Amino acid sequence: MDIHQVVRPDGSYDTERLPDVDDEAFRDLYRWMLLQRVFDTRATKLQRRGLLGTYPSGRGQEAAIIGSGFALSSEDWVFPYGRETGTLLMHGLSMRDLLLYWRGIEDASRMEEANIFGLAISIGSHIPVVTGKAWGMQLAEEDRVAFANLGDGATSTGAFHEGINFAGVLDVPAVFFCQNNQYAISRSFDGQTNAETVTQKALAYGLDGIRVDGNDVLAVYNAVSRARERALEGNPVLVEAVTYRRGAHTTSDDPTRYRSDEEVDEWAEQDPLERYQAFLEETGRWEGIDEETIREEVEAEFSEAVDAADAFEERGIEEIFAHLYEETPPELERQLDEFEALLEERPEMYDHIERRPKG
Ligand SMILES: Cc1ncc(C[n+]2csc(CCOP(=O)(O)OP(=O)(O)O)c2C)c(N)n1
Ligand SMILES: [Mg+2]
Repeated sequence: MDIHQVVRPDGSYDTERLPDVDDEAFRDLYRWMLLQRVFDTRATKLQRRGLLGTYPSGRGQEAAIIGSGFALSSEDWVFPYGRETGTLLMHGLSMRDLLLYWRGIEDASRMEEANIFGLAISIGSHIPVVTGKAWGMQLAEEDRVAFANLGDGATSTGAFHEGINFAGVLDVPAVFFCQNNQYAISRSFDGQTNAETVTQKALAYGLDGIRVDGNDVLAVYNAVSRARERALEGNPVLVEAVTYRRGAHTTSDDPTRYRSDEEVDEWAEQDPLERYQAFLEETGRWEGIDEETIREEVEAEFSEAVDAADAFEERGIEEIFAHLYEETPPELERQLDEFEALLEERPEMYDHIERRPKG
């Protein structure tokens, strides 16, 4: 099956396929990819020091994450699943709020302000919701799309099939962006589906399908821009970005138990940042980029975000019972009372519950 590519692994490129963007945008794409990489590295270290919960790195997937996020309008609704740090930050979420999220403190209102839905930790569960949201936006005649991020593993869930089927039936403005990073935790792509590609799953449901080199940021940008246009015309699209998860599944995983160093090394040669840098050099755009300064700026921004997250004032236990109902129902009131009484009786119970770490 055809795969869309603009920049080849050696940095040479197809002139006719270059996106029509200005030099600043070409440079911004690099900056965002580097930001994603630095953030992933820092967040992983923070987790190792016990200062962050489980974290899923996007290492190796920077082109897919940034190329797709860059093609969106700030009005679009983003439905994330976890690895797309750069997409969320460029869509308006602050680093502080994202770090708080990975500390287990989810402020849904902050996400909502940025047109970001809660992360689909239950994989694939967001796909029918994306279709529903897109349908609602279509009925309201809004000129924006619902954009779903998902992994290859998510395409083997029932919810995925129900969701994209209905998207096709209703002709909704939705883009389903699948990062095929070759693994669903320890299960390789071949081991979880007999389908040759993710893209071919679009065919069965009458959706447009685009298969793109997920390590080529310009190709991903083109693909998602095109998918957006098609979606706005009432043709939902499934995009498959073929890439590779270079790191562990999350900070709780040891990938050496299920894949070879050779395979990892092979994909390391397809590094999306190096490929894009070669393209920028080739086209005389690299001079406008000061890599060291970008790194320093992102490092500083990350450190400030950690400080801001540390300063977040912990909320009371009653917070667990809030936000679901306008008025707390009697049964929840009773549970809250019971819980508070228990804590009064045995305050040490709460001591061992991990508080927001300081440091
Ligand atoms: C419904 C559901 N089943 C199982 C899990 C456990 N789980 C977490 S991530 C994951 C694999 C996801 O793989 P994929 O969709 O390819 O995304 P990736 O992590 O590779 O980016 C699984 C099985 C889950 N979170 N939700
Ligand atoms: Mg995967």
